[in-house]
Amino acid sequence: MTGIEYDDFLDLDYEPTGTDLVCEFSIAPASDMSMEAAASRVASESANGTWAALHVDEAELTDLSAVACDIRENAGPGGNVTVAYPTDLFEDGSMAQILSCIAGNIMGMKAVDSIRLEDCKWPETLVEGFPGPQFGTAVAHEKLDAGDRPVLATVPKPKVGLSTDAHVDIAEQAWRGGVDLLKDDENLTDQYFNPFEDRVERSLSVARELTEETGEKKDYLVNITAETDEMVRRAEFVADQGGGFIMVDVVTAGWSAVQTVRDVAEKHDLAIHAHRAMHAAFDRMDHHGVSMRTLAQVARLCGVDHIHTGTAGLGKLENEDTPGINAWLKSDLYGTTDVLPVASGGLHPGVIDALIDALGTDIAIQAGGGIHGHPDGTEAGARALRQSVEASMQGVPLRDHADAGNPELAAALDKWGAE
Ligand code: CAP
Ligand code: MG
Repeated sequence: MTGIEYDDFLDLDYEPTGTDLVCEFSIAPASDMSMEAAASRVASESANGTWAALHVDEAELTDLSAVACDIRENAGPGGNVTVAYPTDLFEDGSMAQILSCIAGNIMGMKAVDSIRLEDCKWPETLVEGFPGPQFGTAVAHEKLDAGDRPVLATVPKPKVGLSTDAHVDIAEQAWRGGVDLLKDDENLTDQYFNPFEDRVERSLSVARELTEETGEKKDYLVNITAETDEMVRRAEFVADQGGGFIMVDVVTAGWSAVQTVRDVAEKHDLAIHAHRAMHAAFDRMDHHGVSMRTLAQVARLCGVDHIHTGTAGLGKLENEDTPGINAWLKSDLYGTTDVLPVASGGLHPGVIDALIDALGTDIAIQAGGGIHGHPDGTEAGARALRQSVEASMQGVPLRDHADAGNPELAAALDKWGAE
């Protein structure tokens, strides 16, 4: 018989192997506990241990223990702890099962006052169990005609309440003004004032007309978020109507649902746009929860093609390290396709220069209010956004470009100013 006790999960001499999943946590231990004691409890509870010492026949036990292998104490209470997990602990290709370990019970343990999963280093054996994205940054030229510039998208506002007629009319103006993608808002799905099927059919029909008229591919990020079987049905409907993209509120719908949608997307050649509504419930507090960096990693493994990662602080919402997260989404991950990061939230033509400086051009820029709030309406707003991107790509100051025969940009800068 053997005992499994908390101390068994701490080994500061342990070097993670190439097949371990290595997680970085920031931890504030409970007031009566040392960092070592808290760290070993975290490793234990997230792997195969529990609060009581267990007595198990060794012959019946596969060793799946995690190891708290590094502790770096901060000046304040707590510090960072590295935990290495053997891959055999995890079911191949199940994000739900992985998260139930590394971001499960430990989030509520009394042994820690707070705990945040900051980052993961994913071993190839785990990554291989997931499909990863189909298109990633390649959507810019494989599905759209954005070339080297950022992909441009717009979400009609008000976010809910517009009739289908009004929604389609705004879409038409935005596409004509120069955006590539119409996008549904995160809380627009299938409501009586703008029913899903009618909206999709009519919007995609106008997208085809505008593709013809402008000579640039126009498409639509259709929010299919719903119960999983219904999402599958909606994805198939989008494909039947000739659409190339679907959007899922990935956090509220859940990762298993995203994994199901990823399979369906592949059958129909659909790219997946991940909206992250509710992410801030996990990542906003810097001492507790799950970082956006980790959520973005999870999203890439599950196979989304785009994900919102913030505006590097230039927009209306709080952001965690947008450049660092974007770099990870494009980094080499054993040949897995990259992900196109989406900057969104309070963007307007006056911040585009600064945004591109911070994040580069291999991004999608999504603006709602910053287009439809233009003094001369949606089409002018879309032109202004496109002109601001042109200026930034050419290295011309926004105001100079506005004065050089771009009145829509001039009106936007007069209204909102420039960074
Ligand atoms: C932006 C937006 C997006 C957020 C998402 C909104 O509208 O449509 O959902 O940007 O945030 O509903 O607020 P505006 P994030 O362009 O009018 O601000 O990208 O940080 O997840
Ligand atoms: Mg929105």
